[in-house]
Amino acid sequence: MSQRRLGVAVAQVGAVHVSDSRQRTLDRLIALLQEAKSRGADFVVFPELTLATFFPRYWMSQQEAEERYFEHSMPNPNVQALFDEARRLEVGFYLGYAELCPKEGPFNTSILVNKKGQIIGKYRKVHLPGHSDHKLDAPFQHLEKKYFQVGNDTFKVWGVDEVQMGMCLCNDRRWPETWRVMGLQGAEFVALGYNTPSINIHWPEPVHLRMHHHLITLQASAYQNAVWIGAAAKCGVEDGHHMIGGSVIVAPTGEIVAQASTEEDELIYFNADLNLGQPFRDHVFNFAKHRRPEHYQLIVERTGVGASLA
Ligand code: CDT
Repeated sequence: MSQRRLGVAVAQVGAVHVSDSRQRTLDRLIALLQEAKSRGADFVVFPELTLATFFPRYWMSQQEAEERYFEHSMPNPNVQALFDEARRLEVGFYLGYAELCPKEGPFNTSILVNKKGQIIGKYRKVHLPGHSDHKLDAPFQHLEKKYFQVGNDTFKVWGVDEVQMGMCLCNDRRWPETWRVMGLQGAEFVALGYNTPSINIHWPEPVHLRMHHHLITLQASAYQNAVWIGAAAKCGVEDGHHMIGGSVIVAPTGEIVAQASTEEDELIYFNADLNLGQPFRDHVFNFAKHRRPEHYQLIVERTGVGASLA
């Protein structure tokens, strides 16, 4: 089997405060991109909603959110420098941002960009967590259900510089369906960006479980679908609000091969062997041979326990 490798870099991004200028944030992303190239990267994973603070924690009108935090096109003059530098360095990337699409709605979106700086794929977040009402007693809000619409497309896989790549966003990682849909399309690498508050506003969950659940979902999903995963956090303390770090690169064996050790801007790197997943695809997770979809019908027909069939 010929050697196929992907130099994977995950660019963890530390706190982006409300008052931070776009230029300052973009400069940080470009510095991470340049470090990635110097370490041998072919592809860099940036976080979810990379370009601003995690604004769903704040209550505001939809109009204000869209004016302050959404991108009206991509690329646009405010991010063009990142695209230009990626093209100059011949490095592809994944980037999460808030997308304003007047015809279809506002979305929590990510893109895959190839080494020529071309957008190859777009994904709009399907599993939106949080709520849409103003929770006056909560220490902060999680208003993804207010500011975004549910993505209007499925989890796809694209050929990006000859690697089969998929993507998802934050809460999507907790759902096995996300990964299996991409696994069934032959994904070799999945990019994921996230903003995970360390405090759960819905019930008093011990803080350490946030990291535990983040890592077990990625390790299990990589193994069960024989994919590489690059997962990038936006993390640290944004204007007093802490989000977990733990950016990782996970192999199709389920092993973590690189992990961030800070909650700041940090680049992690691994030279990934794309053939590593093949024995799993050929044997234990040979989907065509072993899957029994006739016994999985409830997964697509039913949303929850006791919910009526569609
Ligand atoms: N950004 C995002 O999806 N965060 C969620 C927080 C869940 S608690 C409302 C996550 O799954 O990490």
